Amino acid sequence: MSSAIGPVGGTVEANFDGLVGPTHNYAGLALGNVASAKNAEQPSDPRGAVLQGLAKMKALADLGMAQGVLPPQERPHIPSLKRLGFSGKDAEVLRKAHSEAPGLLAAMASASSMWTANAATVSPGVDCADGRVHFTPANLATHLHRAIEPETTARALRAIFADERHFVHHEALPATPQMGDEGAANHTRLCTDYGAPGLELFVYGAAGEDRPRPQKYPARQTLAASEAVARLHQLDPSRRHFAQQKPEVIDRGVFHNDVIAVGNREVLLYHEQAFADKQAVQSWIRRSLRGSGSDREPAREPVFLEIADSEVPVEDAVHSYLFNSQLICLPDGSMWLVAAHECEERPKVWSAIQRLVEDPANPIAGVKVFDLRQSMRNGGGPACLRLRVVLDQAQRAAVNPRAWMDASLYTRLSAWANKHYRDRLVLADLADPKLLDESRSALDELTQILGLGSLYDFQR
Ligand code: SUG
Repeated sequence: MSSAIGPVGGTVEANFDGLVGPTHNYAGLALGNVASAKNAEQPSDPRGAVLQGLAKMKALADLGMAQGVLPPQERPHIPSLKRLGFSGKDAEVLRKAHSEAPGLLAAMASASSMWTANAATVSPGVDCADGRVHFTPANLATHLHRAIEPETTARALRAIFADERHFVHHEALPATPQMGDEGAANHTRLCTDYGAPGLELFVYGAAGEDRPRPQKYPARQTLAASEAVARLHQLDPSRRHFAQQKPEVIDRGVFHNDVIAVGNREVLLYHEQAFADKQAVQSWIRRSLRGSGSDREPAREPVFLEIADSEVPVEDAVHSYLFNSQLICLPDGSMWLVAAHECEERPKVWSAIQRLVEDPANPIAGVKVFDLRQSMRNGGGPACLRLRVVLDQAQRAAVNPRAWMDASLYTRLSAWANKHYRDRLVLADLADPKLLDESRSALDELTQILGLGSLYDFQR
């Protein structure tokens, strides 16, 4: 069932996908992420990975979606290795790190910035008191390999969303366990239309020592961090809500809320085990999401699509990343699920998707399936690879124009990837100085293609 109502004021929800970096590898770095642990030390295919991501971006752009690109980061990260005491020329730094602390070298060589759902939390201007789009880069404090991302992420976001009349960039929160912040992976926005004021749902894993928390794996997002982001973004207190993720499911591999729930427009698709108190989430949304029925605020009712454990057990959700599908609205207002191939391979998951698509009581019109296996093997599905940014027409026009995906950028980036990326990488290769040179050449050319100026110079 599709909606006849067009977007309010030409406002769109753009997706900015992370380009996979040249050092994409499987190092088993992410505690609590079962795919990362399972595939540790397997050979990777960085070229295949970046091309898979580009194919998804191109397909969504071809469907009329506003699709942007965020750049990868320079890895191995020599400044961080030097900060940890490995001195000398770059080749020497790599050699020493490899022989003395290969785990540290792997952490400093991860291409994890590709999962841009963790790059930042973004609030649309219409939700923020000053009418501007607010960005807070995530500190990613829980894991060393990710905690080195925010500085470059902040620079990349400022380079792409530069116009201060439209965009506000906050600093990442202090990187302490109390303030662990993983960005948009634990943030969902519901609305009657992208251009209408929305409801922002922040999901956290822990809220202090005296409150229930996972026992086995880290709770990466804290309540204190979510509250700070909501304050920074000047959100109306009646239009944001903080909900705890069920601690038990974090211990079963649900390391972010976007592994067990996804929202879009008026729809919340979630597993019955997603929230510690799902009734509280539902009643807040029911109370607060109500369009006036005007052109600016279509009168859409919230749609709760709950998947029972008996239909899709948590383990199937984690292995298929069903809830890490993107839920998108095409320009005609129809809603689609963008799922990973792994969903087709799990019969229970695929049946649940068929049921959702066939049920006329919800707005999901169909499913589009993508091969993202290289990313999936590290626990990154379709929704992990993208950062959502709601933009009205003026804000959209203010975005660095070279970051938008279209046929010509796709052709250029595919050629760029084929020229610079290896098709096989194992952990020992991370110490190869030639890999660092290749990565630097690739990124230098990329800054030209995307018009990012001297994005990487500050760290060389
Ligand atoms: O932080 N994997 C990432 C996957 C992030 C997925 N993002 C969202 N769900 N939004 C992580 O766990 C694995 C790297 C390695 O093991 O080589 C890794 O960092």
